[in-house]
Amino acid sequence: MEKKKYSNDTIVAISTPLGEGGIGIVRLSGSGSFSAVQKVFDCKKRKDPVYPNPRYLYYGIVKDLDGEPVDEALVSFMPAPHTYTREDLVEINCHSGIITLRNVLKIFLDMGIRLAEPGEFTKRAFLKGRIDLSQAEAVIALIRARSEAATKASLRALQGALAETVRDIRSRVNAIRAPIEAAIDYPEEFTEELPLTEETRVELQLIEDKLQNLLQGIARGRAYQDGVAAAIVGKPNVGKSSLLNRLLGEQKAIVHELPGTTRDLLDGVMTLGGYPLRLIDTAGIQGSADPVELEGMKRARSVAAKAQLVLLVIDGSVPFEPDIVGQILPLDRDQRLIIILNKSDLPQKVAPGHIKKYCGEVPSVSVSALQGAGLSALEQVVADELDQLFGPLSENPTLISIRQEEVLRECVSGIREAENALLSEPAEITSMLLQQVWHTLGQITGDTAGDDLLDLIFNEFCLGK
Ligand SMILES: Nc1nc2c(ncn2[C@@H]2O[C@H](COP(=O)(O)OP(=O)(O)OP(=O)(O)O)[C@@H](O)[C@H]2O)c(=O)[nH]1
Ligand SMILES: [Mg+2]
Repeated sequence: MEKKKYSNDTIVAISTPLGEGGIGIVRLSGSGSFSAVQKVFDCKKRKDPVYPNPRYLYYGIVKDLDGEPVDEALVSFMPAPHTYTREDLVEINCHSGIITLRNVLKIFLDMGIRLAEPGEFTKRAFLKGRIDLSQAEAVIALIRARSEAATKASLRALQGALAETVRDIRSRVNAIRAPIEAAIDYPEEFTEELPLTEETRVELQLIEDKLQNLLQGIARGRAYQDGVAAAIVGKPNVGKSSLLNRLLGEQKAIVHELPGTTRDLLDGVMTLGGYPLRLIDTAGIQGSADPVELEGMKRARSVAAKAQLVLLVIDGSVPFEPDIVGQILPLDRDQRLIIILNKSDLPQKVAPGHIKKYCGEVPSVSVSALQGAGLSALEQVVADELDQLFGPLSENPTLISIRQEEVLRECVSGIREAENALLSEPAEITSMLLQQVWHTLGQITGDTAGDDLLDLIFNEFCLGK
């Protein structure tokens, strides 16, 4: 492992979100944490010969350095090495008021204890070898997960699924290199140009498959994690805002019989078909001389151009306009379009045949935003379209960050190059390429990650984690 800077001073941070709540936790890690807390924690059990008994919850009063009570708290002392950071760790369960938590934190800062950097507790867990880098990244992903699927995938990575596969691949790469290296070092022992060429090629193929398996399902996993932007667009008065309100289950947007009601973009998040969907209501698109409406339409078009999913709303109770799709948007290849025939509660002037005839294979669904009809059909269509857009999910997906994806892709091309080199280049080249793959792959587990990379990753963490 490359040398990494490691500071082992004692650190402190508020580890829960700042705000009113039942409990807020101030956490300390490092060899000075027990003594620091014992100095200011007034606990009846302090005379106990076993105090502080590891992992017991002690009730008492936290006092400031002048002896003034600051909060009533439950404190647990956890000695190294079986802790989150593998260092001595103390958690002070306070009342979660912003002022109270800050006051408790301040006591320790006044003692000269350093405020932890974002992610520093987890960074210590990594530097002390309790978790590897892929698990540390899974911690961030888990905290940020916004869907069940993303939570499960991050948890799998946190439990070491990605690390295990990567280690297996790395040791396979090494195993291939060994005989090649031997052939280079002792050429007289090998009569053929390269030892075990066919076996090596097969093994390289297997390694590539394993890398590809990890890459499979990435798009879907990321959509579950980051969410999908869905623009609701259409002509004025077709019921776009009504649909937004209906899907979100709240009266978020103003609905009015006058066309041109919505001017600004308005959004809300919901889960549909397993995907966290950010629905964006937009201004109706139609010729207008009003500069405010024109600006609204410009924004609508720009949101529609960027969204992964476009929900084009049509009023089913008025005659169909064959060129409706072209009027509203130029579609990108990576976008999905669904036509929503709204106002199904009124006599219909648009038949599904019209859409098929003029819009091709675009899926459509009839709903009534006013009465809430057709929503489960809509949900199904959305889920199907997004499944197609993002591709299949691998069987046991683990979450793969953009950084990890880049590493994996680099390794796939490295393996392919090695495969070519095996047949046409001197053995040294193949060996060097494999050495590179081994090294690059180590950036996922952190075995070959330098300080810059670590800083980049841990700086993304929130304070106190
Ligand atoms: N009968 C019926 N009326 C609806 C339905 N959905 C919306 N409306 C009515 O259509 C009118 C326009 O609805 P909005 O949701 O404001 O339409 P919009 O597309 O957001 O309109 P703009 O913001 O002006 O572009 C309102 O009077 C709604 O009550 C529906 O499913 N059935
Ligand atoms: Mg509207």
